[in-house]
Amino acid sequence: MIRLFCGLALPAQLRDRLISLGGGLPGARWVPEDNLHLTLRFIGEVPEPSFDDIAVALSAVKAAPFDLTVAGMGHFERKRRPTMVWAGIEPSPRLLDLHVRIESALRRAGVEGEERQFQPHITLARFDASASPERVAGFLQANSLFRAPPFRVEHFTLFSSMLGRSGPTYHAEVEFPLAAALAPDRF
Ligand code: 3AM
Repeated sequence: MIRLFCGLALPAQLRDRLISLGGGLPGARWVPEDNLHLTLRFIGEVPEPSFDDIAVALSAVKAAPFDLTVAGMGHFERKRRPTMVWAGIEPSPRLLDLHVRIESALRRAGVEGEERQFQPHITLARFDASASPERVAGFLQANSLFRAPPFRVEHFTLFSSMLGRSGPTYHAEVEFPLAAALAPDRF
């Protein structure tokens, strides 16, 4: 079996800025710089032979490059305790459109549908039970005005994820370029 997800890799400058926000929160496991990404669609464990079907289906996704801006902070919680903090993404119809196209390509490849609504974010840290909700709220407030310069999305990536003791290791298996539609052939 192989654990897969589709995502956007982030430029080094943006990852540097996000990493510089880290630290100072008890009970937090900060995402290492190399692992920072935006998940477009978690696929999960699939049998190895399905890999090629998924890659072929994704290679048929057509979308043009677009700009994306990381701005703001948020968190997810469970039973009123924070589970993670994330950097937000400015509303982007193009990103939602890419997500929809990926979703239908995956369905065509036989991947089960995703129940959860797509909530674009970049996970910065995950918390264990010792995290203080007040400290997390303070972090979110202190960084609420975070905003990075826009970056150009020119491809999306099929990542594999190996779970290990010190957290997951992600590997970019295939990059799928986004390309502006070709001009119609005049001849
Ligand atoms: O982008 P983030 O880090 O928020 O939490 C996992 C990570 O999200 C998420 O997929 C991303 C790459 O591993 N993930 C893990 N298990 C999941 C599941 N069962 C999941 N997303 C949805 N369903």
